[in-house]
Amino acid sequence: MSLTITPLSPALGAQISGIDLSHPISHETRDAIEHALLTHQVLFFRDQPINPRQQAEFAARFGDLHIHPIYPNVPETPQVLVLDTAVTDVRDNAVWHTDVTFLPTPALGAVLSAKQLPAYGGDTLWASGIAAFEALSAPLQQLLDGLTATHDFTKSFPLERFGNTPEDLARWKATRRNNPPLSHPVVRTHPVSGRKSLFVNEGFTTRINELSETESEAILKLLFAHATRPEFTIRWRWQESDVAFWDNRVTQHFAVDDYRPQRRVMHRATILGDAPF
Ligand SMILES: O=C(O)CCC(=O)C(=O)O
Ligand SMILES: [Fe+2]
Repeated sequence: MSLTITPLSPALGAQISGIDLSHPISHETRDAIEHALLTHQVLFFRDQPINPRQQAEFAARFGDLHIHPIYPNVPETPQVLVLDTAVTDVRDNAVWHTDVTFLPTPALGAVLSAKQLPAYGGDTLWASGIAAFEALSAPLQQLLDGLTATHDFTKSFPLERFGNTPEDLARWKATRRNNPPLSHPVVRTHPVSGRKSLFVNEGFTTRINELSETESEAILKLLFAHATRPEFTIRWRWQESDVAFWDNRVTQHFAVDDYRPQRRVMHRATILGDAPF
């Protein structure tokens, strides 16, 4: 099998063809995909009608899988969570975020499969934290490198929206207890490529710890805006059976919420990562 890798924008994104994700992949193919992921940060595959088990098997070639504390999952394959607008309030994904940075070891990456789409709308955007960091001036890079920031699960999962039934409330409280606010470096070094990436996101980052509150607020505002400038992003227009695979260590993403009341259903397998440094 020979992969074709077509870059889609200067900052990040490539389309991969010449592969069938419904079958186990060879070691060589796995390594080629990992290499492409390190280079392009988000990969897109068209026409991959995979079931949840095949999706989980593919994702598990890159690491152990995470079971999300809040989102519903596929009962037979709990490593695959379901983002279905008919079931779940998915508005929290319509903010720029890096997945699960409220964990001490946020996800390495995720594999997202499009199951049911609106006629149009429902695009997803990704932004490269590497491109964003590299575009900062040297003095600002120096200031940020070495700082830490607080990440808090409740910023994207507020009690008002996720505690509506007694079961939801109990789950939210348990998740809150198990995931107290924690700190990560503001500038993260990719554990494999060694490249530096901005690692704050509007979804979960609440505070730069070493700065005063007003300084933190102003700098975070600047960084959230800078990190998502159009030239650091790619926007994907989904077709059914598309699969996206992103490196969650150096990117953030935004699911555009512009299509409801049409239904949109996505399946996600999330790969566990390591502690940022
Ligand atoms: O629905 C999407 O396109 C992406 C949602 C999202 O943020 C995620 O799956 O992590
Ligand atoms: Fe996400």
